[in-house]
Amino acid sequence: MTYLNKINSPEDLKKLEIKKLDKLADEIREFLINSVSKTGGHLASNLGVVELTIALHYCFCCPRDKIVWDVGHQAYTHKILTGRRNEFENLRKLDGLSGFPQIKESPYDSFTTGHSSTSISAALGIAMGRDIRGESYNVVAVIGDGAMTGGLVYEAMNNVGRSNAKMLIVLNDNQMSISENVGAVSRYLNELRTAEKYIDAKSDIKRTLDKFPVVGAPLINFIGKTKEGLKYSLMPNIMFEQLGIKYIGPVDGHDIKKLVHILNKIKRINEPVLLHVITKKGKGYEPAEVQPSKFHGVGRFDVNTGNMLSSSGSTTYSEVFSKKLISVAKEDKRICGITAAMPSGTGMEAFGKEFPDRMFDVGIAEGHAVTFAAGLAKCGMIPFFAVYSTFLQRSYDQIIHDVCIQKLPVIFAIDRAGIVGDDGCTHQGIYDLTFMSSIPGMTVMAPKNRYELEAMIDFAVKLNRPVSIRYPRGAASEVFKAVNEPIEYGRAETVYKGERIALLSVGAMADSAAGVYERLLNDGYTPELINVRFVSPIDEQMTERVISSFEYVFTFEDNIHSGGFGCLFAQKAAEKGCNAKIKNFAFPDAYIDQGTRTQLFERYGMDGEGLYKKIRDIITNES
Ligand SMILES: Cc1ncc(C[n+]2csc(CCOP(=O)(O)OP(=O)(O)O)c2C)c(N)n1
Repeated sequence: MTYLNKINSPEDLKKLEIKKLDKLADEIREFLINSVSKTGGHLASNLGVVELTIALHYCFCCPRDKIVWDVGHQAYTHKILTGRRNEFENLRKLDGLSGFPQIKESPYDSFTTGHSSTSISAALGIAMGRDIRGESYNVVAVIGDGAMTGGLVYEAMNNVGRSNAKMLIVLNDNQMSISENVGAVSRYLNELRTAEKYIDAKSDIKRTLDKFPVVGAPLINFIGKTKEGLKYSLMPNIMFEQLGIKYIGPVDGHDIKKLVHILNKIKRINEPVLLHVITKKGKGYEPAEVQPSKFHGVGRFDVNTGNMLSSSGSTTYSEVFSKKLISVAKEDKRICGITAAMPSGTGMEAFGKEFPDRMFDVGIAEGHAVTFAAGLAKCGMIPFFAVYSTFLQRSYDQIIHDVCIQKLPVIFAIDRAGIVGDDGCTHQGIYDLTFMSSIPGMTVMAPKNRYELEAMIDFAVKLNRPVSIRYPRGAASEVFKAVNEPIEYGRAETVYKGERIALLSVGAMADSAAGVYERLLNDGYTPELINVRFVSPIDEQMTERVISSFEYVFTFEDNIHSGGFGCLFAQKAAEKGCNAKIKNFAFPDAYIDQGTRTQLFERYGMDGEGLYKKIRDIITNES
């Protein structure tokens, strides 16, 4: 590593001659491939922006200048160039380097990100704040074409065009979201891309900008004029221009010299500019170039073959959901599937292959997905919106306003509920029990194992009202396989009868609850174990029975404390009058950073052993 080893800050980078930067890019790629092959992480997106990131840090002066990375999964080169190269062996690990920009991690991370399509809003806010305070620095948003399918982007551009703020939006266009990018915006960007040949032939951007080393208005006018011919011959309207944002591009995002040249010119423009950069996802590593979706987010892999090393081989909840939905949809033509740009992660891809007319990938547009589902339901369909818990946060108003007020039968298949692990605080699915169960008319269910997930899907289809079913990331549990009482609306299931101690477990906490149960049995207790099944509506009969016939009631949920099942249960118990001692176990009301699910369950005492110890202390201290 001739150059990379010497670079510990953007200042070190700036000491390199421009002709050395290509070699540096090669070294960074090699580092990324080797490092991510050992830790897992987002590879393909990062390989695609190596040159772009080098060029940005070469031209701008961070942390004074602010770069806001959209989603943030592509910020590895940024982390490498800003002094964090040596921490990559702990990438996405417990107490290690976050896989996303985090303001608490480094002054070079100007905004914490993880969810898509926020960068233009955030960058505009920073730019406007800068201006109000009379300060002077550059603000850059780097956003992918996938993220451009998110509605927030258009709200932001509506504002940017009006503000006239000095800021740069770099549109990193690799024609991919996690899967193939979808929709009319993607098609539109494709049209802009095909104009590249025209630009190269008639008015190469580099040459034209070179000819006009002037600043301010003349340069802007010139850029406007240069594009005039292109604009009206090939592209009747360039959307960004019409919104009041200067459009420059498309340019080759792997040509560092060209990027540096253009960025240095753009720095002098005192109004909003969008630079359209074309990159290749997975660039420089053949397996990732050939299969960019597979290498979007990976576990450990063999660098030579590109084969994954760490697949557990177990059936996941997403797969159980996918298979079951397909079988239900074969019988019932009203069933539709919706995904917001996550067809492979949610299991909707297989559904789409089976029923192409009934599967909709709406792009990174969770809010729209919900209102769209409401429309489908209004005309007699039964839409399943399969979505990660964390991204469903985007749709809260739509769930209330468009689905629940109208009591429409939209089914929310909430995947990655609970602790997600490596992606950290922006992605934990530990809020949905709180926000879903507080919506009037929303039925909230959580299966204890894979068989119950299947039963809940059947049950939800028959209900004809808004329903959510939440299940965790990873292997579908087999726990309590033998016990699967038929599902009754709003009724919990008693897994084991007992006395004195009642253990009330929500959904995936069944695995920890089983651990607690076994340990208490060993200690000579005979606890009752109840599978809650319905967080909303809460089982009133079970609540009354439990608080009147047990000394201790312990609730378990992989959600935050506030507003979760434990809170709802304790409130009901207080209303009814209760002598039992109730203790709720949940994750803290906090933002939980990355680690494996197992590690985080252990850290917060939510595994069988941790819960048992806390329960044992309560029982033994009081008896
Ligand atoms: C609100 C939200 N929904 C879904 C995701 C999951 N997600 C992460 S990256 C990504 C694709 C982004 O595509 P693009 O912006 O083009 O970046 P690329 O990976 O191609 O570089 C998606 C859908 C997310 N981060 N945020």
